[in-house]
Amino acid sequence: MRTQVGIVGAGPAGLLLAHLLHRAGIDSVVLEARSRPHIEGRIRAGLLEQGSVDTLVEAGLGDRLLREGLAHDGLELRFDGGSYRIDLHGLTGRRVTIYGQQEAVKDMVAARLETGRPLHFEVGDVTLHDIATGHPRITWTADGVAQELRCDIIAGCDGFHGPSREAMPPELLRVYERVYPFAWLGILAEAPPISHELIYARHAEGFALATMRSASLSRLYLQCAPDEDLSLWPDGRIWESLVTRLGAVNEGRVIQKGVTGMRSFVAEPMRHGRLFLAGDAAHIVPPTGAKGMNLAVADVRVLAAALTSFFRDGDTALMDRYSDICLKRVWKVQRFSWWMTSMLHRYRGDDPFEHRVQVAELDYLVHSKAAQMALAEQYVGLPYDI
Ligand code: RFL
Ligand code: PHB
Repeated sequence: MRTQVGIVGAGPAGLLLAHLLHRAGIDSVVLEARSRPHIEGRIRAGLLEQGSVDTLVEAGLGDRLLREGLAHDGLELRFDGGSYRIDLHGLTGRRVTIYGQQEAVKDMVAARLETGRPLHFEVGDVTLHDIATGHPRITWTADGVAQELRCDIIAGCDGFHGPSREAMPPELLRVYERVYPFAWLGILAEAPPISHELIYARHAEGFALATMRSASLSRLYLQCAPDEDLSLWPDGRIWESLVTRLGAVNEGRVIQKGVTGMRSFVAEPMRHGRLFLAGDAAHIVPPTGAKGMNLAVADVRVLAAALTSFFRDGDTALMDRYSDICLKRVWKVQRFSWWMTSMLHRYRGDDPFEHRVQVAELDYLVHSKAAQMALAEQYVGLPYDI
């Protein structure tokens, strides 16, 4: 088998890249380890920056997003018994949109299948070869049968645990990492959201976040231990903690429950030879800033432009700048996500200094237009370089 771009992973990064390349007349093959129902059912991120929405709409992937997405003009911060609104739209002229990642993935899978170009699910043993040469290859198995794909370029869009980053020479890869001493317990519940906007709460017991998927589906998160045992969290205890940290909530049937670890991670560079990493394969942010999926979209915009000028004009200039362009944004977003996380979570238990400093920071934020502007322009999404 031969193609121009071999794409490993059918998450938001791999699927969007395949779509943008197809529109530019570039052929690709997408290889995904999991089944279609699995990737379409995986509940993860939910908040899109305006730039991500615009990117999806311009790519022709926005029909359902524009119909069903929930546009938000502001967010709420709760701490020390008070509640404050940050007017994102008033401050920046931009807004964010709630649209479940799995819904975006469904739209992109449908668009890919419509093109008739290959998207292989449930592939095994994906291995990258010859990435430093002009003729890289990917081998894998389908139903136990060995397969080989020869390509010009490999896009490693296979998330944090995929094989692509591991295929880079270890002596050339620098890794930066911070693992947080807490995690998020997330639930999806059949209950109307308590507010039409997101509520981020700092509480002495720990952080909580109220978000949503629709007018009748709430998504709620609680700070918990990284090794939290879910069996110790029957629904009653979850609702009780949510009420303590957020105030009144609307209860409903819990239809999904899970614990997500929190880390900041960057691998540099994001390219070696003919292998380009995009999305979670290259970086992870803690979810407090809602940036994971948005960073994947930002990487792919640059990669699609770079590969288009390579295949159309033989021009490698943008490919050569790919890693630098992406990492500039990645580090700003890392800083923002780390800052939001630091301001809102309980780190050391009963450390009164930490408590006072966090409350002082939040109090400064809600009373300073300059500080609110700094939050707002990063939350709605920094402008793209490309
Ligand atoms: P993805 O979505 O992880 O997609 C990678 C794809 O690669 C496949 N894969 C392989 N395919 C072939 N061969 C192999 N050997 C493979 N190994 C892996 C995987 O099955 C998968 O389909 O990465 P991508 O495209 O870069 O997209 C990034 C986003 O998914 C991610 O940043 C966000 O979802 C992060 N994230 C969250 N972000 C938020 O902003 N808010 C959230 O609430 C939020 N919750 C989450 C999350 C990430 C989670 N993960 C990764 C554990 C909750 C979870 C559980
Ligand atoms: C979500 O809707 O799942 C969500 C929203 C904002 C965040 C994290 C998760 O910061």
